[in-house]
Amino acid sequence: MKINKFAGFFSVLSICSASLMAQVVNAAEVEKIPFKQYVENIKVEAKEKGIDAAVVDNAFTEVEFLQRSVKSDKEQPEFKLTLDTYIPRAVPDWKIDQAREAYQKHYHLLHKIGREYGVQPRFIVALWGIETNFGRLTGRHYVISSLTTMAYEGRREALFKKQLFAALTILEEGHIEQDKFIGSWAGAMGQVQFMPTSYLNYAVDYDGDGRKDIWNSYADVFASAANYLKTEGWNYDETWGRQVLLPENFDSELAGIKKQKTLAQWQDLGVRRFDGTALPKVDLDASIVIPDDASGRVYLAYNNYKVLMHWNRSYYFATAVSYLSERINHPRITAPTK
Ligand SMILES: [Ca+2]
Repeated sequence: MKINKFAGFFSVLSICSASLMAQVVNAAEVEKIPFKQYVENIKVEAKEKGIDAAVVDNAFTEVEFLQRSVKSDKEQPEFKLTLDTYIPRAVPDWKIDQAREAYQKHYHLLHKIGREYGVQPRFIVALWGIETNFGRLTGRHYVISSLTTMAYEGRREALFKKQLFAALTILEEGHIEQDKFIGSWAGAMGQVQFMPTSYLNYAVDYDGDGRKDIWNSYADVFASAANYLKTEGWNYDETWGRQVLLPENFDSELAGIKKQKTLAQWQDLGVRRFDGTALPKVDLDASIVIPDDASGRVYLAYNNYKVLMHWNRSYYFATAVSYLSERINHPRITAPTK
């Protein structure tokens, strides 16, 4: 599972009002033990779980409470975002250009990994670009500090404690030095921004140096992303879906990522390609997703779009990755000549 690093943007969808949230936090703060004591309790618990005592003691030597994490987690959006305003921000033209350059630069590695895991390289590059601008924005916070802060802060303590113990396991296994163990304010790590539990489930040591290094090794970064998608059910022979037009009388109850029909059934219900022509005659199940409302962009989402939503449970995220993957491919990138 991933923590949405665009939480500020996407909390438009949150049902919790700011004032309600403030009350909950204040109530929790009344009985709170000091952070230092909380850290000591966590250390005891981690050792009881069997994590090496020296690793635990070292990991918490430099731990700090990060006000920044708490602030980012509570931030409310300043205005309501729609896909029409979000997509140009998440996928600006310069990012498309850089994605194409990155694809060309790593062409052979991407294709080798893509073949092996059954994931089209353009999707690996698109995820990489959306998550961290191709490895440029991976966060600046010590992972143990971020996760301890988020657990201490209390609103999702169980979830973040689980991530914290997973993070200690990563240190114990020696994949990264403690002083390079950095990530986002919420603890998302490396060039693909895996949370620690996702790391333990999906990260891969593709270059064979004994470390799953999603911070520095392109081979490990690309293979880890591909392994995630493959494990979650990616289909190499299909794309993500397409933008479509709905008929005026479309029943919005039929929409939603969990509701599927065949393309032929959607065709019968009046769904058309964005240019108004008939849907392709292929035997596929798909869902209609309406991220904003029926006057906004509407998509016919195939299985792979659903897999992207396992990575980050947000229509906006899945749509941004899909859109970038599409733009990467036009015009088609060919193998660099040596
Ligand atoms: Ca490696």
